[in-house]
Amino acid sequence: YGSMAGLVKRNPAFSELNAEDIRYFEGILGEKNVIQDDERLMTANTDWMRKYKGSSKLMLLPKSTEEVSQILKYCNSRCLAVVPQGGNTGLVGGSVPVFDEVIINLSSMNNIISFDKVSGILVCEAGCILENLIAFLDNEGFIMPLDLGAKGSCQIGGNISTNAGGLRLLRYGSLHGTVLGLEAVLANGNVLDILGTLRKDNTGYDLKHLFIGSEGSLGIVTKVSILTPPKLSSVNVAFLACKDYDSCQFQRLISGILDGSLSLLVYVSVVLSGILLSSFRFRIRLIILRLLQDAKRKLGEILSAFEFLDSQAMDLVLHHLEGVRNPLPPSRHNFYLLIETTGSDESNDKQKLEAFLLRSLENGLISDGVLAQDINQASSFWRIREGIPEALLKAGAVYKYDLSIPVEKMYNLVEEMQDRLGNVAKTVAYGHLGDGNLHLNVSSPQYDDKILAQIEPFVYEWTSKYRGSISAEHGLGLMKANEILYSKSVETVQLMASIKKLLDPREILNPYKVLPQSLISAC
Ligand code: FAD
Ligand code: 2HG
Ligand code: ZN
Repeated sequence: YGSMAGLVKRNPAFSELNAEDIRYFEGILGEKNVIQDDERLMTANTDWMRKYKGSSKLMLLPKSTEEVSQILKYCNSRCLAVVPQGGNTGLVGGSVPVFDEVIINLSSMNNIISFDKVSGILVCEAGCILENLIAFLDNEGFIMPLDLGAKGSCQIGGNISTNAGGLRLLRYGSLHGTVLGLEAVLANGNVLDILGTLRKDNTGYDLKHLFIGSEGSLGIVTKVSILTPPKLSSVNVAFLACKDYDSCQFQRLISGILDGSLSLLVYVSVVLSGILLSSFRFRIRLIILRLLQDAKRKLGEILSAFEFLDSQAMDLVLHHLEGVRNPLPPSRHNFYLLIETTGSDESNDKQKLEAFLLRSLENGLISDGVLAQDINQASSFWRIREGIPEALLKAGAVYKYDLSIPVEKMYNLVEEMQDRLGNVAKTVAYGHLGDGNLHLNVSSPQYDDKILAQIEPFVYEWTSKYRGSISAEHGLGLMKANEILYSKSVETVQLMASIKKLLDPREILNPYKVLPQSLISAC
């Protein structure tokens, strides 16, 4: 599968399932929640990309915290390894077994427990599907503080366990800020109730943060309390393009000279250095950076998304997704941006965005753009951006890298990767530009170790060199468990391993994931 799962060895300390185990689980969950049929197991054993595949013989569907607690207590005593699973949309091989781990899927725990309209605090079970929460809140006049392309399947428990970022982190911040409390079941079955609903609580260590982003390696999240923002009435979405540097830069310089902000000397030296550097790509970067800075300043508090995709990503979406069209007239654009504003003053917000777009056009920062005229057009713009992972999946094999990189360096990596791979594979770049999060994908018809060797460790070394993160928002899972040292110090990783050991001494929770195998000494 191109997943490198073959390099991991099953830890022989873990027990193998027997008939008595099955009887025990049937006793506590009822037969229909103890899944052994091949078809359902095949789905649960295979990840969204169909790249990682385990061979679990058992999936359990608990309906309550008490049942999760009984399952874990038993598995811990028997030294049976487990994989917590939500919507199975994770992109790093964390949500499926590597070998025969028991799958504990939270989908039957999908109740909304309470919603407070004054504070906007939602309390629900971990198996609630994100899109269902979004629909519930919409009725109440609120929104979820996170949104992602996988919303139709991913669960809030999975979102919290991966610390998912998504499309509006720029505006509403990370789950470390919006999650107020949670309930988690520890490996030994103990229930940790830190399901607070307070905005402020400084009584000792804030342990909920350990479970946000720990990918099921420290406990199973069963309930969540989350702060949700009110739904604002005015949402505007613009889809923009930067065609190429020369036309943009030329216009910018000419208008600069005309309005006197640039001297002829500067013009000449910029043109000369342009020729000397002769890097069209370098020039594009300047434009994107300027746009991001301007958007932050000029749109300020109403800016709610700043996403980008390059022309390879656009081509893929247009080619593989039915009914998707480029909203801009046909022309070769190198970069596209999706900018969204959300505010409460219809005319003021629109005016602000229009003024920003006009200025950017005049300055030559964008070469074309369109402002959505209604909600359907806005969704069609979002469909382009959100559809890229699906289009990549349809295109064949995909190597995914989810990186935090200083924005000014971001596209250098993409270009270097393009140069390394030549015509062997396509380099596709997109992501949450406003958050400094690049999704660098390499697409080829089939998985091929020679391609992988061109990408890794180069991509990790490059990211590490600029003190970036090798996982901005997807987590480490199985894919990057052994690469953690590219982004964290040895001391930090050792402390993480000690915390793991403290909370899960037999290391039954999601083994082979998150931390390097060399630190694992189970049972
Ligand atoms: P799963 O995939 O089932 O599990 C993910 C990890 O969490 C696993 O390690 C699993 O063991 C653990 N886990 C799941 N539930 C629990 C629980 N209740 N308790 C403890 N551990 C648990 N991610 C982003 O950050 N931003 C994006 O914009 C984004 N867009 C995506 C778009 C598409 C089309 C797809 C397919 C994925 C996208 N993702 C994105 C990745 C993925 O959707 C997120 O990581 C999501 O949060 C995973 O949720 P899930 O319920 O599917 O979890
Ligand atoms: C997104 O932002 C997701 O669309 C998926 O995080 C990223 O496919 C990817 O690499
Ligand atoms: Zn993303």
